[in-house]
Amino acid sequence: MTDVKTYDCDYENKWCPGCGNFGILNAMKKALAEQDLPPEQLLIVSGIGQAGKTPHFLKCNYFHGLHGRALPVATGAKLASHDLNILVSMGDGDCYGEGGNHLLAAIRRNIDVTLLVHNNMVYGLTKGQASPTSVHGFVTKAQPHGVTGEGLNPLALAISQGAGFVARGYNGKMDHLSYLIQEGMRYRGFALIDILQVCVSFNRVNTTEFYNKRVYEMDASEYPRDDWHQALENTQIWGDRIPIGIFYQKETESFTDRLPELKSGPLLDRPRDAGRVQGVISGA
Ligand SMILES: Cc1ncc(C[n+]2csc(CCOP(=O)(O)OP(=O)(O)O)c2C)c(N)n1
Ligand code: SF4
Repeated sequence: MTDVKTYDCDYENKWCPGCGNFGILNAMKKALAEQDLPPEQLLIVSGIGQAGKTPHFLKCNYFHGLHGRALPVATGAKLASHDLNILVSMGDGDCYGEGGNHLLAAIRRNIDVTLLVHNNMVYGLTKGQASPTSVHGFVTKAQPHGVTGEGLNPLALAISQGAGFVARGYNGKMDHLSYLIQEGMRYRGFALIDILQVCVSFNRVNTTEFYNKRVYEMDASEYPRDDWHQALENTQIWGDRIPIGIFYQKETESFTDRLPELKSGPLLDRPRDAGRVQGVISGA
């Protein structure tokens, strides 16, 4: 196994002490080390927010793009270099709010990337407004009477729309999260891992104590992964008990596997004729 220190990076980190993102970052490093994946063979694409900063703190290739737009960038990178390992790090606001339509497109296309959503159920970077996953009644400075709508269920959304790998992790279960990340990366197709992430500064409801009391690991014999209806039903379990693990997994053909144009190798390795590109641009 590669030394986890291989992925260390000395960029200054200003996440709040106790932020759940630290657990996610450590789980990512562990997952990469256990797969012996050299930093140069990894691309992390992120959007804007505290979660979006994750690749700054990990040695890898990274692209830190616009709010909500990480998935289109990851799609482009996958098409250009389809043997590249791609992780996408986004917050719940970034992914399910601003980037919601891109999530639907990535599921439909079945782009072979692993999406990690750091779901703290709040907008962290902009200091605590409600996000799409904030629960009904959640009080913030911007929503002093509580959120009127219902929180989005990302797992149910992804399964209902045909995603082939859908899982939930928790920042407080680092080894389990590392296992989920590795399974997601091994999966050929779009993998969503929604991660329960504690925000010590702006979410005083879904705290470490809250999760530690409720979170349990699903046993595959009790929660079969290949039963679509059962998996969808399992996404409704939320309350005194909160399950984590792989909710649904099926074999699929990824977008890049389906394209005959990519059979002869990554686009990046093909000869490029700048003149032809110029011709397309100028309409000649
Ligand atoms: C187009 C656009 N709209 C709004 C913002 C302001 N903004 C920056 S981060 C953010 C929310 C981040 O919340 P989330 O994605 O949940 O990530 P977290 O900071 O909690 O990790 C917003 C609204 C922006 N940068 N760009
Ligand atoms: S505001 Fe919340 S999400 Fe952002 S660094 Fe602090 S604890 Fe983490």
